[in-house]
Amino acid sequence: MSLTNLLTVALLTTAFSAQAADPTAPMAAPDLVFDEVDGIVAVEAEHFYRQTLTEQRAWHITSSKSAPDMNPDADPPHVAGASGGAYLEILPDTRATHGDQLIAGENFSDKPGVMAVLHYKVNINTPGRYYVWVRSFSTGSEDNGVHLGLNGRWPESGQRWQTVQKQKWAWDCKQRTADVHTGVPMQLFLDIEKAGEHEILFSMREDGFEMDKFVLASNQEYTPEGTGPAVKAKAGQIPAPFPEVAKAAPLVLPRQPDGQGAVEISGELKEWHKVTLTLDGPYAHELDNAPNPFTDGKGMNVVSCLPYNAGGDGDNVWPFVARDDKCHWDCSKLDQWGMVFDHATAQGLYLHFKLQENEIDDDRRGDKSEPGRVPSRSTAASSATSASCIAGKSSRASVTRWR
Ligand SMILES: [Ca+2]
Ligand SMILES: [Ca+2]
Ligand SMILES: [Ca+2]
Ligand SMILES: [Ca+2]
Repeated sequence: MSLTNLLTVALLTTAFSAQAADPTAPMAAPDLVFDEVDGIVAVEAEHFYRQTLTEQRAWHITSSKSAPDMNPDADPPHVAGASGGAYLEILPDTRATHGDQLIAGENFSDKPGVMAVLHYKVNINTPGRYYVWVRSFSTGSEDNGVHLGLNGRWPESGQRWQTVQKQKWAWDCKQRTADVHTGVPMQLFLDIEKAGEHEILFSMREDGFEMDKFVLASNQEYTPEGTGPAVKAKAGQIPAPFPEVAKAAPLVLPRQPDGQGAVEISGELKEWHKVTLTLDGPYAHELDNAPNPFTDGKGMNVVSCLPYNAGGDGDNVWPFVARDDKCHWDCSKLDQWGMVFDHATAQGLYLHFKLQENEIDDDRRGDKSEPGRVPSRSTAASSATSASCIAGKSSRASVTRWR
C-alpha cells in the first residue's frame, strides 16, 4: 500500500469516527455541488455540507452504522428502507403529540430559517420553477412539517412543507395552509431565476421530523418513486453510502379469512387436586434381620429408586413439582415412573423404593440437614420412609417403616 493510500485510509477513518461521535457533523465537504440533469436535482438529506442555528435543535444522522443517543426521541430508528442507508432527524423531540406543550423557538417554529438550518449546494442548468419533493418518515402528528429556503431567503412558496403519510418512508410535495392543514399538493416550490450554483436550505418547523432525501423537479407532472432518482454531482465527492437495510419482509397472506375477534379456550384446565397417600407397613431398620429393605433384594435383579434426595444425585427424579413443594405432584413425572414400573414388571425385576431419605420426616432439609420443615405432611407419605415390592405375577409388596 502506498503512502498516499495509507493517508487516505487514515483520513477516511478519522472522518467516519467524527461522524459516529457527532451525528450532527456534516459528512459532505463544502465543495460538493449537486447537479440538475433533465430538470431533476436529487440529494440525500444526510449529504448537507453545513448546519447552522443548532442551539435548541439539530439534525442528527441515523445510519445503518450508528444512531444518535439523544433523548427524548419519540420514535425508534427508521433506517430500514432509507436511501443510502441513512437519514436525518431533528432532535431532541419533546413534542410528540398534540397534547405535549408547544414551545415556539424550542420544539416548534412556524417562522422559517431560525432553527436547525441545513445547507446544500446545487447547480441549476435550466432556470425556472422547481417543485420540492421530500422523502420523510412521520410517526405522529407533530413531526411532519419543515421549511424550504433558497440562497438565504425563505419565500412563502417554500414554507410549511407538510405530509400526512404515516409510518413509512414516503414522498410528498404539499404546502400546509390555514385552510388545508393536510397540505395543498404541488404548492411547495422554489423559483430559481438564474443558472449556476445555488444554496438550498431546510429549517425546522417541528422537532422529530425525519428526512431521507429530497428532489427538485421542474416538471409538475413528475412524482418520485421508491428511493427516488439517482444523485448526480457537478463538483466534489458524494460520500460513500452506508449499507442499505432492507425493509421488513412483507406480511404472509393469511391462510384463513379474518375471524370475528372472539376468544375461545378449549381443553382441560390445569387444576390441583388434593390427594392423600398413606403407606402403612411394619417397622424396619437398616440393621433389621427381616424385613430389611436394604438387604432383602440382595442377589436379585433390582431397580432401586431413591426419588427424594434433596441436593444429591436424585435431585430431579422426585414426583413433586419442586424440591420444597411436596404438596403438589407432577403428573408427567408420575407417568415417567409408570414407564419404569411397567418395564420392570414385564421383566420380573425387584423394585425397591426408598420413598424418602430424611428430609421429610425429621424437620431437616437439604443435603446439609439444616433445620426447616419441608411441606410434606399434608399429602405426602407421613408414616412410611421406605417401601419395596416384588414386581411380577406373584408379586408381593412390602412396605416398611424405617425408624
Ligand atoms: Ca426518532
Ligand atoms: Ca415533534
Ligand atoms: Ca421522528
Ligand atoms: Ca438518505
